[in-house]
Amino acid sequence: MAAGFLALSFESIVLPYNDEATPLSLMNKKMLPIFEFAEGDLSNESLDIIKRLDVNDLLQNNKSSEEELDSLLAKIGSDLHSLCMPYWMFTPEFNSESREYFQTKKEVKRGPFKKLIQDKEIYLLGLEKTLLEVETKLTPFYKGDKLTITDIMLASHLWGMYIFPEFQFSTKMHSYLQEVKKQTSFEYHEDFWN
Ligand SMILES: N[C@@H](CCC(=O)N[C@@H](CS)C(=O)NCC(=O)O)C(=O)O
Repeated sequence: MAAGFLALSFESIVLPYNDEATPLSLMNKKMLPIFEFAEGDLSNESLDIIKRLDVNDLLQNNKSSEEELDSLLAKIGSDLHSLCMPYWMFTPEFNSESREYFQTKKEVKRGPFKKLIQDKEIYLLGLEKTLLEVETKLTPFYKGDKLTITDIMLASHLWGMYIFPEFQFSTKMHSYLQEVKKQTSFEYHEDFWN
């Protein structure tokens, strides 16, 4: 999203979720994203990568250090991940091996996916409450009239919810996410669906 907003050209390589060897050999850690600025010059932290790419600070990168935002994102993540993980693994970037690896790994922390689906109403109530709070701050971007790093963090968290069956964002939230998509030239899973 940040690279799209900054109109930078880049190559995107999607690793299978069960590929441990590549991230371990590059960064010593099984974590993505990994951004290669130049040969041997790699970074493994989204916000550091964005700060480095955004040389003119068009995204107002200092905004991301707000404590209030971190707790908002944590609240969104805790409900949204429980709702979406059982469905994300059926997006086209997975195959049967990586799907099984994902489910086994994520169930250690969250419990059986079957139970997450059974308990969906609890997570939906939590998420909807948080979204109402977020909506009051959209003017039309998060606490401002220009897209910033905060909107990228928020929208990239929320986007996954489009996959959840029978869920609909409010009109205001949907318009907001579509505007972020437009300004960042964002396409969900485009590597697989194009
Ligand atoms: N602080 C890192 C966190 C990145 C992160 O949490 N990556 C997740 C995927 S979104 C990951 O690779 N987790 C390891 C795994 O799920 O195996 C960042 O913001 O870039």
